[in-house]
This record gives sequence, C-alpha cells and structure tokens, in this order.
Amino acid sequence: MKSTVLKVARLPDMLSERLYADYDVLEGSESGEELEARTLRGIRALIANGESRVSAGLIERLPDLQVIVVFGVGYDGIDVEAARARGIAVTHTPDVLTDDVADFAMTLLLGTARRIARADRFVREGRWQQGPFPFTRKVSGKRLGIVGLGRIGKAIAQRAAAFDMQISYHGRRPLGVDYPYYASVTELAAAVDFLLVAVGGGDSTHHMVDAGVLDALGSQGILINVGRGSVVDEAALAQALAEGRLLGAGLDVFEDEPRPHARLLDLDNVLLAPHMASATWDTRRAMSDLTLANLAAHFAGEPLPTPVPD
Ligand code: A2R
Repeated sequence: MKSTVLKVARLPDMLSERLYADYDVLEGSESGEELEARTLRGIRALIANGESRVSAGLIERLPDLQVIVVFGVGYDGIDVEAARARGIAVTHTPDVLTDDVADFAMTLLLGTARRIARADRFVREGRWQQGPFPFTRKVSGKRLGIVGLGRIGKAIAQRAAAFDMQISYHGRRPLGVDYPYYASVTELAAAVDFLLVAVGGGDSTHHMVDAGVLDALGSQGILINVGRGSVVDEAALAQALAEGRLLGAGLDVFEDEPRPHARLLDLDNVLLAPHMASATWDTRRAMSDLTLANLAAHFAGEPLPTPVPD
C-alpha cells in the first residue's frame, strides 16, 4: 500500500510526477483548513518548498505526521520547534544548489554594477544612436562583504577571489578562515564596496540590513540579496535607492514574494529577479532527487540523507 503524503506547495513537474507515482498524494493549502480532520489522519509525510509556511497549527492537525520534507535549502517557514516537540523529522536540500546560487549571486553583482538590464533596454529602445551608455561601476579588485559565510557564502567567496576581490564577512561568530571577520553588519557595510546577503531567514536575521546598514554601505555601495527577503528592510532599501544614498541593488528574494515592494518597480538602479537562483534544470533535478531520497529513506526506516541541523 502506498503511503500518503500531503503536498502543500507548488513543485516542479519532474518532482510531482515521481511523487504521484510512488505515493498517494493529497494536495492541501498551507493552513489545511479545507481538509477534514478524518482526511488528515493517516498522513505520515508532508512535502513543502523553501517558501512554504508550515505552522504549529497545521502540524497539530496532522496526528500521524512523521516527516516534513522541504524542497529547498531554506526552511525558515517551517515551525521546526513544533515538529521537534512531536518527534517529527524535517529535511531540506542543502549543497546541491550551492553552485547555482553562488553563480547567480555573481550574476546579480556584475549585472547591477555594470547596469546590464538598463543597457539592454538602452539598445532595444534605439537610444544608442543618440550617444553612448553612461559609465558603470568596476567590480574586479573591489571589497566584498558577505553576510553569512556558510555553504553558499563560501562558494561566492571562491568566485569573488577569481575577480581579485578583497573578501570579508559577518556571521554569528568568526569561522577560522583567512577573511577578516566583522561582528557587526553595519561595520562590515562601512568597510566594503559591495554587501552580499547569503544568510537564511527567521527571527534572528529579520531586517538585519536596515536603513543604518544601507547608509554605512553608502552612495557608491551595492547590495545583493540571494538569502531571504526578510533579511532586508525593503521599504528602507527602496528609499535609499530612490534618494541616491545607495548606488544599486540586485535582488533575487523579497519580503512578500511574489510581490516586490511597489517602489522598487519604478527604480532603474535595482536589478530584480524572481527567486530563480537555484532554478536550473540540473539543480532542480538534483533537488528533486534529494527530496525523494529523504522521503524514501524515512519510509524505509533508514537514516535521512539531509535532515535540517539542530
Ligand atoms: O552564524 P553562523 O556561524 O552559524 O553562520 C551562518 C550564518 N547565520 C547568521 N549570521 C549572522 N546572524 C545570524 N543570525 C545568522 N544565522 C545564520 O548564515 C552561516 O554561515 C550562514 C548560513 O549558511 P548555511 O547554513 O551553510 O546555509 P547555505 O546553504 O549557505 O544557505 C543559506 C541560505 C538559505 O537558508 C536560504 O535561505 C538561502 O541561502 O538560499
């Protein structure tokens, strides 16, 4: 008999098809309100994505839940504490997306500094014939501050090193690496040309990049965010960009996806991407494989390949 899995998020077809083939899949909303209590009984696994909210309330309504598998590395939307209290395991998909996210961070940095989206519009709109495109900001050799030197942050540092950049970082504690450490994000921002956010979400990082940090980064500074939208105060960012207190920003993540702050949409000095850093065929396939491997291991009573850390 197939095990029942509750699916509360949109997943790529390549994953959904295999999920439907191997399990009895029940589709529900993040609140699960539309599902009757008797339907929720017997559900042993829940599948979500990196943007999903899985509340203590939903967990409570699933009396037989044993595992929550997340398609994504970020799991700040999952109430892990509520799951742990019930002995429910939580898994995610680290490592397999690190290269793509790091590649995309560099894409955003180069694209923002060199104003590539604006340059594309300039050519298409025939403005080249009236004169040359304005000069842009050099990237190679500049100072890069990384907020969150984890798997993705380190992969970004590796790439930035090839651009002869001077790297420094902020985290909760120094990591014993060669790059200078800053205990304060504001001090890091004041010491660099570009500030790159690669931390996850949650209460401890909420609005870590606020108006004060942006002012420390300064009018020639560039902010890149591939971590979580909640880390940056988006209204303060829009204001700093509009007032020229910051040179530019490149964002793949937003506070209220899929709705970037309305003011950002009218600004020319921000490069916007629809949370696509890990969205390549190769990586989404690897993330799908890892998600299914976690689910299969759970039902086989084997160790989970990638549980979330304690
Ligand atoms: O503080 P540490 O040493 O645990 O470093 C982690 C850092 N971090 C923080 N830094 C400052 N303040 C905090 N409250 C805080 N919480 C965590 O973020 C670590 O260096 C980094 C996270 O790295 P990993 O856990 O290796 O995650 P990974 O794979 O690099 O992905 C990062 C995030 C995901 O959570 C997604 O939201 C996004 O990138 O795609």
